Amino acid sequence: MYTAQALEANFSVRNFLTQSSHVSLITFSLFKMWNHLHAMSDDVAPCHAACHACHPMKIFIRLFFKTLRLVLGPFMLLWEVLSRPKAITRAPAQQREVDALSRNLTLYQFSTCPFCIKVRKEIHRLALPIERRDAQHAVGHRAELLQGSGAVQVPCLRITHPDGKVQWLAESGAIISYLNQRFAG
Ligand SMILES: N[C@@H](CCC(=O)N[C@@H](CS)C(=O)NCC(=O)O)C(=O)O
Repeated sequence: MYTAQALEANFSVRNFLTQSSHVSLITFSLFKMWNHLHAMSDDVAPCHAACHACHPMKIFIRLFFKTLRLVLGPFMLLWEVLSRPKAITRAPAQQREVDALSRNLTLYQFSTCPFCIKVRKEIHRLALPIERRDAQHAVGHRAELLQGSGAVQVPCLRITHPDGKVQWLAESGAIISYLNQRFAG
């Protein structure tokens, strides 16, 4: 009796383990496939399984912004030109100094990203000749951004300090505050 019960329990445990290992295997394979498709759709190297960028919500948000950019892109670019504030004027010597300081700054961006447009409008207002790098289509620039900042999130400002140290500043609000602190006065 006891042996029969033990055998039955042993059997159902083995059954359960086999079934769950099948389920895990299928789940894992589906997850890997999903990751692979996502990586292919983004034209980047396959993500690590634990990469936060693979979270379904993030993918949904990305797709939403991609569609929005495609449809509204041309209007957004027109609106950027029409609505940007007038550039401030500085004495020629001061502008030359600002021009030199701006050479240590690079903006990684997407042309029709609303957050990038916000930053570009402020850059225009502050009359800063900051180099812009397209991290959406230029594979090299995208890779630089990913390697330097740890994520493909734009806008991102690369700041090279006088001692040669490089800082990557993300978030449109933080970039605008930084630029104002340095150049608005
Ligand atoms: N809170 C951020 C939002 C930036 C953001 O969502 N940027 C999007 C583009 S509009 C992005 O980097 N997406 C990454 C991707 O599509 O790969 C900010 O204000 O800068």
